Amino acid sequence: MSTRNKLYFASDFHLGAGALANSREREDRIIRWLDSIKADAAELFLMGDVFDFWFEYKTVVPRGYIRFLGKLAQLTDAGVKLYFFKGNHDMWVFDYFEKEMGATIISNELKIERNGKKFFLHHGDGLGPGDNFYKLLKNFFRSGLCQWLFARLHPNFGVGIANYWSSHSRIANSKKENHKPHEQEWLVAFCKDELKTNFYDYLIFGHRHLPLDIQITPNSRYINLGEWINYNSYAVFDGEALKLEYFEKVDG
Ligand SMILES: [Mn+2]
Repeated sequence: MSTRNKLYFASDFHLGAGALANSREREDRIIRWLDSIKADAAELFLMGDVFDFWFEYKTVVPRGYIRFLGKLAQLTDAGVKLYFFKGNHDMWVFDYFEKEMGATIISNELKIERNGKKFFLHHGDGLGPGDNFYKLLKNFFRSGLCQWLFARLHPNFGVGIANYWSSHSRIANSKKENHKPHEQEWLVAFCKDELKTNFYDYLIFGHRHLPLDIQITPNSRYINLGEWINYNSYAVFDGEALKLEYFEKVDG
């Protein structure tokens, strides 16, 4: 009998991005990962952009991902607590996952304390300096009016344009993000700023699509969860330490 004592963090699966075969292969890999953590996960934090596009109509949800959703339900049925963060690609997650599997939907940041360690968790979009146009757009996309209008479009059309739009992103074309000097990393700037007024041991984000583990101050780290097209990266907290790890790591 194993005990559930670990916290797992992952983001940016971008399910649905790329060719169907490609997305299915990624879905299978994620399922193998979920199987591997099934026995010892106490809490699972899926931190945004799980889907390349998602919209919940009042009575209907998008096609696909049945194996992934079934596996998630298996975990929650077995007692794993699931947190589902809205990303910039799947900000239109409403109450379906909450109703189906008791997931807690997180719209912005989540601050938690576990075993005396403090965590700041956020998908990572629209934080830090700059990016003002996106911040404006995000406010509009997240508004009730925008969601109401989108729901009025026929799904073949509405989801059609959304899929067309997201098929042009860098990640959909399997491109890796490039490293930048730390002073140019906007989430590093955000962490430094946040740490002026609050203490956290770990500040964890997705969105950057690069696995990063950066010491911000002697006692605080910024972790970026990377993505699952090129890296299969995730973080695990065993009650004492947080580690950035790679599932089925391939060289190069
Ligand atoms: Mn993303």
